Amino acid sequence: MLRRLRRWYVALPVVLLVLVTLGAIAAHHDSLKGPDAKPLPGESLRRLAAARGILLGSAADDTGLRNEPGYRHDLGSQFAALTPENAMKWDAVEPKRGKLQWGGADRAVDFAQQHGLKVRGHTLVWYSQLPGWLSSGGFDAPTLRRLMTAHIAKEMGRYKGRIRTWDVVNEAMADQSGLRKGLWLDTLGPSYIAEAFAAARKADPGARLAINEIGADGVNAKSDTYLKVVQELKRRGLVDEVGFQAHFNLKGVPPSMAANLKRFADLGVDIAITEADVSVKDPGTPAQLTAQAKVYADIVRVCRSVPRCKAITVWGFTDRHSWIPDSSPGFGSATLLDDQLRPKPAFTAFQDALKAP
Ligand code: 9MR
Repeated sequence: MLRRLRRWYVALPVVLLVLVTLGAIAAHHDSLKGPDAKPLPGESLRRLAAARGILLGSAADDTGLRNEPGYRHDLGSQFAALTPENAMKWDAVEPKRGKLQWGGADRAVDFAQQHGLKVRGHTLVWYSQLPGWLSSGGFDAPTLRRLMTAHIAKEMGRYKGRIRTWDVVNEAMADQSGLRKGLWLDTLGPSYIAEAFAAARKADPGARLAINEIGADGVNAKSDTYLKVVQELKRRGLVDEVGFQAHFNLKGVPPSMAANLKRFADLGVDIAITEADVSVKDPGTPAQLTAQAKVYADIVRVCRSVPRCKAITVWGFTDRHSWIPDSSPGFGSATLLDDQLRPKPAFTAFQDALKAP
């Protein structure tokens, strides 16, 4: 009897250890898998948007795409387009010179094709998220120009015919006036923008070419510069669509946004809202979430008020995967679904704004 008890004393810690380990593995697996998709009320956002002639997209996060069935389900069923959030940026595809890595970009394009989504390629020429070998390479202008056009040809060439619209140049305007300083402007001068677009036209003549900008949503000094740049690109037949990112907070949509979009549309280009989100301080009180819902609805209303506004992309659709808390800690909750994929007031407000006559 005593001996049997002693055996148990020895065995028990081992059994416990095994159980705890199994539990930890299961929990880890679960966190990798993410929450299951929850039933979302009403018609899908993508159908409601399509009925208004609006292509509705979301940024796609590679972790979500890779590991989370619930995330994949909602992305594939609620949206008609996706923009790879980071996977097509230069630092992602060519971290070492000449060593191309297409894993994340391929995953996004394949997912889109399998689920009937269009792709917005993002982004070919940007001052940020450049690989170190490029930004600190000290290249002279002819070399840098060759690197830029070769990059455009390689990336667009790889996905030729599979990407509807490309953000060719991103965030090229300075906040106050003129063009933004950075590798491209400093080395190549202002002509780099048109040169990038010309290279893009050549690389995939069937793709729609877009320029994209942050903080130019309303009429302001930045959007004044943007207008001039777009006017010149349009004159040369190089741009098809103009993107306004629409990263907002509870201060809301700039009152002059509709007027701003209209003055661009008058140039004969299509308009897209490309990265909409509305940041809210955590945890988001009911009153704040209601206010957030109104801002999302206003974004839809602004787009609907401009006939050439034909696409809206949200910069992530669930608080699980949003850039906001990384860049502004304490401000999560910027998207339509919470981190468990449950709809927030913004989700139904978005639907209602699409349904409204
Ligand atoms: O959402 C992106 C985030 O995950 C990245 O860390 C960040 C790096 O700069 O870029 C974010 O996306 C940006 C987009 O590519 C361009 N417009 C602003 C977006 C938010 O910063």
